[in-house]
Amino acid sequence: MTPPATAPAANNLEAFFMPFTANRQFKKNPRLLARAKGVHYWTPEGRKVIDGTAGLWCVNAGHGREEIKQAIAQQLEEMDYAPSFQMGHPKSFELAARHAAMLPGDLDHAFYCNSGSEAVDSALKIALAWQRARGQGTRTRLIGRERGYHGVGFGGISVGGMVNNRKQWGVLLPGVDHMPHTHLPAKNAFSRGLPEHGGVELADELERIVALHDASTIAAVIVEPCAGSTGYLPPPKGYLQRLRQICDKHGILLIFDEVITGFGRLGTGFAAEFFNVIPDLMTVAKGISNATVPMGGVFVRKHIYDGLMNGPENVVELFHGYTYSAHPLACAAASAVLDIYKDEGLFQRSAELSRYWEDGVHSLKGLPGVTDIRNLGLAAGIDMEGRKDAIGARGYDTFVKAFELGLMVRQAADTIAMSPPLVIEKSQIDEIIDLTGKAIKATA
Ligand code: PXG
Repeated sequence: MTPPATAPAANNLEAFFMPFTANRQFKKNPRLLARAKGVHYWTPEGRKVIDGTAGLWCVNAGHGREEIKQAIAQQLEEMDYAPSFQMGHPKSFELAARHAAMLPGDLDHAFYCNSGSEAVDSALKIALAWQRARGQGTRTRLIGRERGYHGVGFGGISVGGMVNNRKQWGVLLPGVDHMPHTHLPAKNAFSRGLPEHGGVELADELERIVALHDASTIAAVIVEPCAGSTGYLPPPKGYLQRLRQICDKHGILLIFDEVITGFGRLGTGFAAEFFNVIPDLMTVAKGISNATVPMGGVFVRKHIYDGLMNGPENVVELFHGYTYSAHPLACAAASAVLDIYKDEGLFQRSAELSRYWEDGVHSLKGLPGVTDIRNLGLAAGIDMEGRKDAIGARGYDTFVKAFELGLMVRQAADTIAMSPPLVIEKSQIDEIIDLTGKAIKATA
């Protein structure tokens, strides 16, 4: 008798429609991960793989943290779920107060959701609502940047600037414009840390956009302080400072998408601290919960929150939220992660290791076809010359080769991106660099 369709064989990969994956190619030659601890994964066959990417830039405190596990288990025991609409539970308020206390400047309120994509769409909506609440309802335009990644909601892909994430979906949100990206390899290739050239000129492109549309039509500008998904592009010196000035001059809100840079990646709690530029809104996810329970958030400055607290007190101020906003398990996890970050000084550790990391990644200069290497904090991007008429083929082969050699990296076209957990040891950095070099050589 044929077994019922509800009980697929364990090795049947067909039913799962995988995200951001070449499904057919993958299912012919799958790469599976079955266990994780510290800075390592193990495949189902027991092969050890060093995690050069903290999962997807998210497991900042390393895998399998006992303290987080216990906090989640205890919360599950006490209360599995409680709504956050017209109700509350203590851990959400406690977590928001802890986040507010660690945020730079007067970023002091937290809106919670479940992912970076939701955080971005929430931030864009808060920006629009705030402009309207202050009587500037004509400010409906949103400005993003080429090569930006802001998740996969319609708001996020509209302000995002990666063509493959946009072209399948038609016209997207109307009234969106984009600043140019900040990658200038002719001038800045192999920069260590922040690139020297182009910061002010590139930010001044925002003035050009304001001149085209008029400030009275623009609600907000959103950028990743350091672009991640597109292959890691640290901003040229002075760029973010200049954007802040231009936004202030024109009454435009500045949103930093810190989904990748938040929670220690640059050696500070947030990129806003690293650059000493305070955005009006900040989006986070990933490291907020060490990726144990999905969570995202929008941190807002006092004047944004206060600006929305108008009208009669019995009226909902923001008609927006998710069933799982401030989910108790996510709050418990996020709170436990904050303890780990603090007790183990992981942001400081990230800062201290970043110089060693920088030397390591730049030692790969000179390998066959390597055209640029970029780094900031505990992350890096390595560009390789692509194969003729096959964009991304070399990048993919390098990613697969690295995995075979026992290293997990990320690939974007012909760029390899790396962002190890902040608990990484120097000897493990050496191993990551060694294996990356081998993978690059093998695919030349
Ligand atoms: N903003 C930024 C800056 C991100 O990096 C998101 C928003 C969306 O987050 P969610 O949680 O909805 O996925 C991200 C996500 C990669 C890679 O390969 C990066 C992300 C996700 C998956 C892969 O670099 N970043």
